[in-house]
Amino acid sequence: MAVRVGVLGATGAVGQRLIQLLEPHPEFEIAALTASDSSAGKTYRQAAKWRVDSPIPSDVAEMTVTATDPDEVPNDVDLLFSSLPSSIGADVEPGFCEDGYVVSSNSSNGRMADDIPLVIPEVNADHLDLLEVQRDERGWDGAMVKNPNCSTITFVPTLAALAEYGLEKVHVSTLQAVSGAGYDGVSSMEIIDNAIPHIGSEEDKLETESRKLLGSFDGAELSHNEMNVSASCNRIPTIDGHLENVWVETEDDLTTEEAASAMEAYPSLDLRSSPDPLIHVFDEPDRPQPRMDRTLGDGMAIGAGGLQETPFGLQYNCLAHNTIRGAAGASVLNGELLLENGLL
Ligand code: 11C
Repeated sequence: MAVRVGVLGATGAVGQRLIQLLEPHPEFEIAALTASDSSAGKTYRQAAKWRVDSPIPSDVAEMTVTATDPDEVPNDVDLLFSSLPSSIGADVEPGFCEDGYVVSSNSSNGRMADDIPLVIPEVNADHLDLLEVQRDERGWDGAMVKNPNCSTITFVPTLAALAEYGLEKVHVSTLQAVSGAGYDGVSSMEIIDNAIPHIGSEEDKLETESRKLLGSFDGAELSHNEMNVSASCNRIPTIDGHLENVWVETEDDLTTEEAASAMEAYPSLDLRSSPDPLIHVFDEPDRPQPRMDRTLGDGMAIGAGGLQETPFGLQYNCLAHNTIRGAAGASVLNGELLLENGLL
């Protein structure tokens, strides 16, 4: 029988992607949708300005949206996917966990907390064991797992593939699509003919989240990876797909051939939303490109290319679909991992 799930923040950009990915899903059945108080009581069709690239699923269109409040969500819902803005998530997500719900959250609040697993299943599924620490420390009946920022998800799997060479220094420069800024970003035509070299706290997120993801958990404590990471983040006028330029200095020598083989061989998982292969390596010098490659693996795979050896280490580009692999799909995948691990 499918697990009953809810979507917190169901009308936003990532909320809509979540509904697209969950309807249908063989393991999850949508049973609750929440949004702001102004949407409460409306049908989903009335409340959402639907903008993703497939029609509103008919089962969802006539569901009634409720306020984002634990008292409004049925008790037999076991898993909540949260795409709430981070300030709202910080306020309300802990209340859901206290009330016994398991939350798979894309919201950036709490990602760096010591007892909250920040997980990309193919990279650090073992960090889910932190949930025992979380239960002891917070006394929640439910639980919270987070996925990282979309730009972090794009480059960290490629680093994980190279980790056996000893990661020392990483420089990453991003070219991020406007959908990362939510619907205001998509509808803002101000960015056409422009590139904006600063995106809020994005650089800090890439630097800190990557070290947490590639850190190790000894059963009691998580040690963050000690590699040095420097990020610069830029917004460009593409709709979907974050492209990133990466330079990696490793302890051991690393040729482009070895790097390409390690990325191609990097294992996927036997979860429904985990693509196989996880990383596609391109030989063409002008790939990956957002418009051509963001839908690799139904939007869940990562493209890499342009590998070359430089005085600053191995250089390459990588790309992922920011609202699928980088956000909604990442949360769904974490939900599948929780289910696989008997945590629902
Ligand atoms: C952007 N990556 O492109 C951001 C959006 O930490 O989940 C996602 C923010 C986050 O603007």
